[in-house]
Amino acid sequence: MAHRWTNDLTRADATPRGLFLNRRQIMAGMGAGALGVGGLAGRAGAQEALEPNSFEEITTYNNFYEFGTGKTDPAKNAEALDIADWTVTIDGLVDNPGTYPLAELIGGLAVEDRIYRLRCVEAWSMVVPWQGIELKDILDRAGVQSGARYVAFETAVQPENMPGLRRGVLDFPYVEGLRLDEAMHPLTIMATGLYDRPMPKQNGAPIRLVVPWKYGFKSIKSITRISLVEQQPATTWNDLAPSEYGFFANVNPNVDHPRWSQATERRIGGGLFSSRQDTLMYNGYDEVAALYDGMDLEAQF
Ligand SMILES: Nc1nc2c(c(=O)[nH]1)N[C@H]1C(S)=C(S)[C@@H](COP(=O)(O)O)O[C@H]1N2
Ligand SMILES: [Mo]
Repeated sequence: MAHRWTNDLTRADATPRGLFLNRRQIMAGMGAGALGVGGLAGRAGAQEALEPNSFEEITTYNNFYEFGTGKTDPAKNAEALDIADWTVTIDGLVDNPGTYPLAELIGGLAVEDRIYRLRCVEAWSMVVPWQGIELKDILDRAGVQSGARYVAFETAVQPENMPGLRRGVLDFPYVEGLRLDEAMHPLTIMATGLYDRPMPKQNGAPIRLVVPWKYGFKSIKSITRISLVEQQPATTWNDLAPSEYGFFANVNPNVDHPRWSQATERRIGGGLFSSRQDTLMYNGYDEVAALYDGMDLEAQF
């Protein structure tokens, strides 16, 4: 099949307007918090207008270690990422395992605007206007079987195109994971674009995870595999330094990184005189708190 890159689809193509609005109303009725202009902003939207960072800021200050460890390396090097004929393999405990062209994976599913805060574990943050599909919609289509308890994700490996692979800073492929209830939460999206443009390569083209209440390293880029599994999967940063980076990695101003405070953050693009701002529990997305009822957040950070 000669498939075009699915990001060519506009939201109007992907979702009849009536259905689109209806979905929004359903989400508003869920008590998910403030529905800001352009999307679901969560509780944070009630505390400050979520003013997105500029396209320039979002695409020139990145973490994507496959393309280098410097913040400007991905913008310089990620153009080499080959996103033609992208496929995503879905395997493990699903009714419909397979290797799907991207267009097949997400075709027909509702593409939504979500203006989300992004809080890196390194204590900087930005606000990004994403376009994406709820991960739940993709998993429902795959048919999650009853034994599945976690979702594991894997980034593409393109040795020729990824200079960061040769440095061996991390173990590649970059891998991440979520508990199934986190994966099914309506805030969790698979983003395919930002600022109404196809996902820039440095931000994880053609499709990447965005989990706004967790530290940025959970939001794995350029995904080629999604596995439904029974056991908690290995995750890259947790494997590297388990005392510094937890599996859950929920944004929490009360649990410091061993080497720095997580109480405040530096907003990228805030200007020379902008002061640090307070970091919010769950990055302001309080509606996820129920997922962690009864958990010791100091122990399971
Ligand atoms: N494959 C892969 N995904 C990744 C990373 C990475 O190095 N490799 N970095 C993570 C980190 S630490 C952050 S903060 C976010 C940054 O996303 P952005 O560059 O789009 O802002 O991507 C995450 N996803
Ligand atoms: Mo990060």
